[in-house]
Order: sequence, then C-alpha cells, then structure tokens
Amino acid sequence: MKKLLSLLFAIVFFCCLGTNAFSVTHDVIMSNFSFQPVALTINAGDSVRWTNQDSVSHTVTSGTNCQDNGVWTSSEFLSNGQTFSLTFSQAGTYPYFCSPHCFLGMTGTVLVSPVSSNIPLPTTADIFSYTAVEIPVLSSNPAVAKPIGVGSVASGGDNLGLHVGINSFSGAVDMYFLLYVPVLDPNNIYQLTSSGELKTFSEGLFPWKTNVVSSFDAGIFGIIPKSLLPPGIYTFGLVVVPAGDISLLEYYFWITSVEF
Ligand SMILES: [Cu+2]
Repeated sequence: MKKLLSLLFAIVFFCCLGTNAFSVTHDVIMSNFSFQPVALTINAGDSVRWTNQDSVSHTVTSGTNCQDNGVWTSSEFLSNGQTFSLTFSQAGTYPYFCSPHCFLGMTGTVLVSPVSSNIPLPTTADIFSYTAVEIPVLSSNPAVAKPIGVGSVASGGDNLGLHVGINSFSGAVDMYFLLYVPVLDPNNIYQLTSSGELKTFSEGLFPWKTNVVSSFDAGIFGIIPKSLLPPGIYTFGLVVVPAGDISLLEYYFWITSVEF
C-alpha cells in the first residue's frame, strides 16, 4: 500500500489528471429561435452546454423578462456551431433567455436539484485535480469538492494558509494528507500524521485521520508568510478510503498545486 500510494501520487503529479464519472454535461440546442429542451433539470454539480444550430447568432443570458440578472456573465453572441458551457453548483431555478430574440419567446430554464450532503463512499479509484483555491469548496459531489484550500497564495497573495474542509461521507473513512515540495526534498512525498508530524513512505503508512464520520474544517500549520518559504511548487493531496480499507482499489484522491 505505501509503495502504491507513493507511486500513485507520483503518477498523478507527473502526468495529468483523469476524468471522473460524477459530473454530467447536459446539452441544450438552440434551434428555430428556441432552446431545446426549454426546461432542463440537472443535479447540483452538473454542467450545461448550449450549442447554436441556427444560422443566426444567439446568446445565453441569465434573467427573466428579458432583463439580464447577472447570475452568470452572459455568453457572447454564439454563431452557428458555437457552444457555451456553465457548471451549476448551487441548487435553484435559473431562468435565461437569448438577448436579441427574447421578445420572440426565446427563453429557457435550468432547474438544479440539491443532492445529498453526504459524499458517497468511493467505489472505484477516482482522482480529482484542481487549480489551487484559497479556501475549500464544499460539495457532496466529489468531482466538484475542492477539499484543500491553500490560502491567499492561490491568488497571488502573501500567505500559505492550508485548510482542509469536506462534507461528511455516507460511511466512515480514513484520510491521508500528502505533501510534495521538491525544493525542500525532491525525493520524498510526505504524509502528515495524526500528531502533525511529517513522515516519508519509507517510514510507514500514516493516516492523518481515521474513522471520520462527520464533516470538518481544519487548518494545517496555521498561516505561513510565503516570504518564509523557499519559492517553488507546493503540491498537496488528500486521499480518502473507506475506513480500514488498505486495498487502494477504492479511493478519492484530490490533488492541487501552487507555485510561488
Ligand atoms: Cu437568439
């Protein structure tokens, strides 16, 4: 398991990152001055892709009564064959229209259903890589969740403020927190132990948290001014497995990097 985990981390870090089975993309066609389907129901975390099949240009503009409500930034004018995509992470009703043809009744609605706040236990190996965020993004959809936040360095700020925030799972899980900072040690990926120490994989396998049953939000190392850290690439990973499962066949692995 420890070799596997280390290898896995290396593969993910050096390669690129896979797709996942959780987000669904739904298509809406713009045809004959209408959106088809007019009303689309999706789950929170899903995406919608609009494609213009008319020869005239259309827009995808949020709002009612032909008034842009700014819920999303209106698409540009889409010519034939062009697409516009959005991901809906919050449940709700999202009316929209085509700006030049709203008066013709060219309107539509996306209904976003809430999903359970529990993240389902992993049943396969799923890897989710994302661009660093300041604070964790919570979601019951593991493909949408961004459980590791890195503080203001994510947006060019001065501080590394590591933070893990995550929803509860539908069963108990164990979590491993991994760090790889080649400028400090190019040869080892470290695990953060439950007591806050850093251990290499040659020292064993050290879960960060075991038997987690509820959601939590935890800071790690506090806030560190980046001026105190050597410049380089800092990569962090969170691996979640069903509690006690060391088969490494079923896991979620979130990974994110920040360079400063
Ligand atoms: Cu139009």
